Amino acid sequence: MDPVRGVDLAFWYILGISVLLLIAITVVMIYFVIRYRRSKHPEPADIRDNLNLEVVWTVLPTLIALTMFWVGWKSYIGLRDVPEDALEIEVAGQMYSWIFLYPNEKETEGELVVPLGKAVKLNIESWDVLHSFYIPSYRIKVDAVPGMPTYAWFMADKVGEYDIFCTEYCGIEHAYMLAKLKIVPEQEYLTWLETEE
Ligand SMILES: [Cu+2]
Repeated sequence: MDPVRGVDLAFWYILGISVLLLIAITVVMIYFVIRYRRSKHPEPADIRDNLNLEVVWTVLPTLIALTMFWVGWKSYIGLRDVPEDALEIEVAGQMYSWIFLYPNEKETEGELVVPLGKAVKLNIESWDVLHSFYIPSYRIKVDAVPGMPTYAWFMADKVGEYDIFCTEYCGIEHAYMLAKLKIVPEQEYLTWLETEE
């Protein structure tokens, strides 16, 4: 599944269940507070075990939690499973910018340019301290830890400019550690790639 859709689905699924539970629990609570208030119901009933009830409130939440896990797991797999024909670009975080290194050794700072219609694999590392590479539009958020190379990928499926952030506090100028993702038509990308800057 497309990772953007996968992550969104997991988000809305968990949010939906949370909202339903909030409403259901609040309604029951208000009902009980009124129904069993002291003036109408002075003697509390002494209820011991209720096997049916206990089975229901054990099994049901377990099933709900497992479905949440399943939806989240599917979206996680989507984020980690890189298509084989992906274009690979090296990404390095450093105080305070993102550096991008292309297959032909071209290097840019603060600007990631990729061709439309391609899967892009980003090999991410840090040159100094903890950073975190974040492209909200493509639901990518990966920590860049010194000595622990990792990766992320996305499908460049729409021409445009997208925000890139560092989302791990990395020092005094962390807030300025921004970059742009530019998705351009393939021909424009190839021309750009061969241009010296
Ligand atoms: Cu940073």
